[in-house]
Amino acid sequence: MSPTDLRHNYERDGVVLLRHFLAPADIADVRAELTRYIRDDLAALPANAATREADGVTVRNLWRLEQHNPKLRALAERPAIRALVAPLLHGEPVLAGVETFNKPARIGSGVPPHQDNAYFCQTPPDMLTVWIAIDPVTEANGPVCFLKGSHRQGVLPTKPSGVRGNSIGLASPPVVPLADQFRALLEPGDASIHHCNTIHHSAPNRTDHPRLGLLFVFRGRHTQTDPVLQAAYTAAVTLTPPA
Ligand SMILES: O=C(O)CCC(=O)C(=O)O
Repeated sequence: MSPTDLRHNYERDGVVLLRHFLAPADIADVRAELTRYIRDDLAALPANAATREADGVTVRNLWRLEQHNPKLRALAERPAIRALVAPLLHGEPVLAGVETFNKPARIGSGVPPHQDNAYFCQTPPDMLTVWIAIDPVTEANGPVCFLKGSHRQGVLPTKPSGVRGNSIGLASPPVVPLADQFRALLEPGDASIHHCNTIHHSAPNRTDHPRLGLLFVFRGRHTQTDPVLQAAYTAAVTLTPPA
């Protein structure tokens, strides 16, 4: 996709797919580093470095990897990635987060419909997520489903979700049939990029196949925290920390 098409499609739909975003060797390195990090580093880190699934053991999310893992921060900071997202952010990219949504086999939990800016609380909403598939993402193992064009509605009313790792959701989830939503079906190394106001969600993973995603979150340097959004997020995340 040309840079012009990328920007046009992103601004129209609030979500775009990029095939072969990372090379197979990068994906193998990411997988090995995440396995090592969970095994060797995580236990000594603050509680807000991860969210576990209902079994209390299996990792649902890793948070704040940009602070705790120099290798993954360096990957997110690659000049080619910064150059790709800069026009979508209308300014200089600032890396705001490196995280995972692991969606492990059989017990991976769902993500309720939400807009990321209910968590990020930025104005103007020049913030996005690059979601990179480490495992194949199929119809069955809980792909992220997006409502194209929903980013143009601004931040919609929210309510605490009670879901650990996704503490704030939409007050009234939109009634759009699944068939009319955009499911990001990805091969390892493919990525989606979504705007922080694009409504999205994902189903639990009941299959025998994990669905690991690595996320790079960027904002434009010019954005600022909106105190009203921040107050709603703080109330929700206090009920179900850490995210
Ligand atoms: O990976 C998922 O299932 C959800 C991802 C998500 O909510 C996000 O990228 O903001």
